[in-house]
Amino acid sequence: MRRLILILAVTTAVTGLSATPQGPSLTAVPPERAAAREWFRDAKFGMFVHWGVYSLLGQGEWVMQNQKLPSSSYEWLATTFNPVKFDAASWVATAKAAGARYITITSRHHDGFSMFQTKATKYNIVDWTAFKRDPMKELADECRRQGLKLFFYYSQLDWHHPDFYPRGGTGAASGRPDSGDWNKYLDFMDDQLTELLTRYGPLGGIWFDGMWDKPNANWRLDRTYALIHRLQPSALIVPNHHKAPLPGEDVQTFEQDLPGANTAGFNTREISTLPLETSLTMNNSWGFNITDQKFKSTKDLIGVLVRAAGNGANLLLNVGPRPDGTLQPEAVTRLQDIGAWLQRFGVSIYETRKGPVPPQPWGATTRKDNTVYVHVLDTAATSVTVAANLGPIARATMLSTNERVETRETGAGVTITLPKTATADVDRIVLLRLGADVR
Ligand code: FHN
Repeated sequence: MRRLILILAVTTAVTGLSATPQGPSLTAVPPERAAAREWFRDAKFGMFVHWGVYSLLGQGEWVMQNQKLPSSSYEWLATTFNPVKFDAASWVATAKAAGARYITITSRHHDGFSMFQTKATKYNIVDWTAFKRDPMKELADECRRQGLKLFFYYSQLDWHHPDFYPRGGTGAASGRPDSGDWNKYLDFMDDQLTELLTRYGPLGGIWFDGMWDKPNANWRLDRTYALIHRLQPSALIVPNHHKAPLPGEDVQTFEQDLPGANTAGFNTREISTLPLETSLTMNNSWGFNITDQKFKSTKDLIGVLVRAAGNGANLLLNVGPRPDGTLQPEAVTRLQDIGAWLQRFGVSIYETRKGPVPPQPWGATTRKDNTVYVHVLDTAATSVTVAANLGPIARATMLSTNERVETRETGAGVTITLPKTATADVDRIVLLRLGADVR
């Protein structure tokens, strides 16, 4: 019996795949991955980039599917992709100045075009276009130089590859023959992932998307996940399959939703104990959309960042660069403004964990050690109640000015009266130092 327990414990530590009565254990992983997960929890803010051949048409990254473009037309379009103004250094500098700690970029989206040099197919930016450069390599080098982590978005769904067969719910109009070898397609993906994990230096991880297109297929996840973790033991696997996490996965990501809030209609409400992330479009499109001017305000974006942190989640905020390689000015302005805000108030976001109460209509709470940050996003609020037993409060001040704040314990928790002088632009942050030690 003791031997069995020992074997189970060792298996768990090595693979992270053991089963418990509640389902697969998602926390027992080797130390380098555990450390990477903690890094991720601390990071809080990342810049998502959707950029590829589709950017040329300015109708978002689903244009091939939405306009029923056959592969032959899209293949021609791809030959014209020549983003001569692409400058990895300035993209990374923009993300860094925004306060992002990582970048997640589409190395390959559902159109099946590889935005990196690969031996697995000629259908890639270096071999297929006049551009001939590998932007993923340039970005990887710049991220390393400027101290940001890089995650590669990698689409498991492919509207171009002949072996993506039987086909899933999308990609029917691309004009491929009704045949193909699914296992060959899975081998192709593993070959490409091997390239991404061996030629671009240490990665933050791989961000998967598209499994939802063929929910009942055998995706050979165990094999692919083991490959990734063998090639880079600290690379995190972030699957955007919209379900509760599966064994081997490291981050639970929610698309266009805070954890557990399924307004998008396809997210799970189940929240795991893994690090969490919310991905969000800055307007209503992921890939460059020339007619979509519905950019969210900086105030709203900071509000989501704060509410994400209040849920213990990171915000992965998307930009859809233009086909020439430049970022949209609307996106740059917002990133700069978020960066200026994080410069001042990042202490209440980075390295925090979710606070004593879940996000409320008035705002959210975050916590680091014995400090609780009460983020009041509701500009009309004059007082708020944190419905938790916080124990004695040694100090309560406005983070922006150090001004003392009045707190009162009631049966319902701690009621905070906001000083009239506090400006209510975006987020009035009250710092509560917990403990009896009044200073
Ligand atoms: O279909 C994609 C979509 O184009 C985009 O990449 C988003 C990003 O989270 N994910 C997919 C939809 O789930």
